[in-house]
Amino acid sequence: MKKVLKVDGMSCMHCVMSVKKSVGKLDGIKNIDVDLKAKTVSVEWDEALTPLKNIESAITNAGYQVIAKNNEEPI
Ligand SMILES: [Cu+2]
Repeated sequence: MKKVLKVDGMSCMHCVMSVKKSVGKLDGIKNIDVDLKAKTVSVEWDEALTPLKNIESAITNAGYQVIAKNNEEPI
């Protein structure tokens, strides 16, 4: 599964690394792409191993805010 999350609060490479590190710890993560300018985190992963809410929690725990998921209204 691939999802693009709109994430608020990321401002530099440190933020990119923090998000990649915390999401990367989860099971079944295949790819993480962070676009600082667009404020998006694209995650490709095996949803049988990790539900989307765990990815959102990992981003939140790193100190950032998930404000929207693709094809959905902002939370
Ligand atoms: Cu930063």
